[in-house]
Amino acid sequence: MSDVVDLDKALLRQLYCRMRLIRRFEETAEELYKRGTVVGLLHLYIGEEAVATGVCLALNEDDYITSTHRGHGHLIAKGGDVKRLLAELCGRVTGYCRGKGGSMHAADLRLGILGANGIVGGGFGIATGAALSAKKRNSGQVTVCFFGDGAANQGIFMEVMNMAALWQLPVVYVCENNHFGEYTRFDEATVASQPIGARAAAFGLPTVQVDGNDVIAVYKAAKEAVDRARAGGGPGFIEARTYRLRGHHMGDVGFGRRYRTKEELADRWRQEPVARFRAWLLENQVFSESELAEIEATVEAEMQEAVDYANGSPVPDLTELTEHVYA
Ligand SMILES: Cc1ncc(C[n+]2csc(CCOP(=O)(O)OP(=O)(O)O)c2C)c(N)n1
Repeated sequence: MSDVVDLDKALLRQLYCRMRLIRRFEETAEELYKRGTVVGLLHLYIGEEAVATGVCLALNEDDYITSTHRGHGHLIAKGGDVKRLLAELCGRVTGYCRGKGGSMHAADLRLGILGANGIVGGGFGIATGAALSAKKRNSGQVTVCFFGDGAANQGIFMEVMNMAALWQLPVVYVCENNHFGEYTRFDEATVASQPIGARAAAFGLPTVQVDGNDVIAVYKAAKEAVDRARAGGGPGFIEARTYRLRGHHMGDVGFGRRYRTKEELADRWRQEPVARFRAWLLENQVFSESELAEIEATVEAEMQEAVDYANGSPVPDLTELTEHVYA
């Protein structure tokens, strides 16, 4: 990480706070899943917190994001409500989708969060359409499209980059390269001799590859791309190189011991983004140990409030079984 502190202290505090909240949310969801309180599929974002956080804090409140099946971090980083998200995971009526959508369908339109998505690559069209709408309305809003390295191999990725480049849309495509697509390693599914950004560069998009476990590097790369898009400079592409520290989902027992070694996982834990940023904040004397402890206590209190809220909320009444659902 950079040894220069050139960001505002309030922003650095917010970056740490959001990353820590995402980590604690995911750990809590994992725990509640094991107890049977969280229902449905659960894809954890542990290890990737710096990407959502760095990118979303470079956005305005009315900017848009599209998310993925691994989407809790995106929603929380954009300012979404952890109480309603946890309640949704627990199938409670106070959740984002009245407890009927689960982990992969939360959206918060007031905050420009256009929704998680169980369809890999499902955000590409939505994000590009939102950017087209913003451009037509001259609203000054920028859209960020989060997607995985696996999703980069979906054909629609090429279609939207062509459109975005042709119409100079205010959209930033953020590829979260966490090195796996389900149980397959990145280089077994994707030509790894070329950066994924080479595909975007072929359409003329400015591209950048960034250490996705370095929240400051992510923030700066995102800020540059977002500012350029907002100023009329067209779409951008960021590949954030990170690592998925948990299994593909909760059913992937042993955190992927069939497709990676214990040593690889241990080595990646040593580079994990939350502890790394914490150490950086201390080393650079941005915050003292007691100031960090105070931030962490605030996060714990917010998580506890979310757990109480979810536990204290009822499941939807049987009479609304067929309401608010499309199929
Ligand atoms: C269109 C489609 N194809 C396949 C799947 C099954 N599937 C779910 S997650 C996943 C892997 C996605 O990998 P990546 O985009 O890298 O995201 P990550 O899980 O690593 O965050 C696949 C193939 C799906 N949900 N949708």
